[in-house]
Amino acid sequence: NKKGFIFDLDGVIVDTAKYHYLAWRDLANELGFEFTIEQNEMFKGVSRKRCMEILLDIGGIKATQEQFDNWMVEKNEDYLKYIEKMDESEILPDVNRVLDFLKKHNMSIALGSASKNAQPILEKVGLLSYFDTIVDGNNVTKAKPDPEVFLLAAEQLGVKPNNCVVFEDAVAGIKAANSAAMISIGIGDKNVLSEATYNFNDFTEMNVDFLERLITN
Ligand code: B16
Ligand code: MG
Repeated sequence: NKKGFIFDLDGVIVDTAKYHYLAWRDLANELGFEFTIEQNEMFKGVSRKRCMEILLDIGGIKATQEQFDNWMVEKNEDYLKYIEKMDESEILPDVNRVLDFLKKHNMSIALGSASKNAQPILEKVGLLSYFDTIVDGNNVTKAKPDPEVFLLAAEQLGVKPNNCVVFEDAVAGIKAANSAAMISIGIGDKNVLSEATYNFNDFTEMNVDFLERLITN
């Protein structure tokens, strides 16, 4: 039984949430209100469009369609400036070890991210070659918690959904993996990601025994 391993990007492979935060904060400030790091929690795993809607709600701002679209472009251009200098030093701890383990055992590996900037980020941090396929915000129409992104990744890997394992840091992502009948692994706060099949604070806690069980079961 062929197995597939699907990684979320932001919050699992790299901590781009901090750059998303800075770009949304810049926009909020320009529009005349504050945007806190706590409020940024709601933005994790959520599509750019949905983030924009939430931001305008926070600021109590009513936008025309044109303003809405322009501000989304502006946020992304600002974000791209923040991530311009990203390199392999921003890969989260032990991500390389887990990817190397899976590669060594000839496992199929996919990216399943909501981000439209996924591919350039993987290139910058030098991890692109690990991935057999990339499914991201450019390929899907329905955002997490809809399982579309992970089902498409499984299909492209040629692996049955129930033979797939998903690594996720967002509640919406865990829900998406569960409704795709995949094994979900929460990376982050166990209390927040309580619906996950397994929980780890980060990859440093994931030992070889666990990885071996994942690839054989
Ligand atoms: P972009 P993930 C998500 O990535 C982020 O967690 C979320 O904060 C962001 O709004 C979304 O990507 C869209 O990103 O603006 O770059 O298209 O966690 O699903 O990898
Ligand atoms: Mg994420």
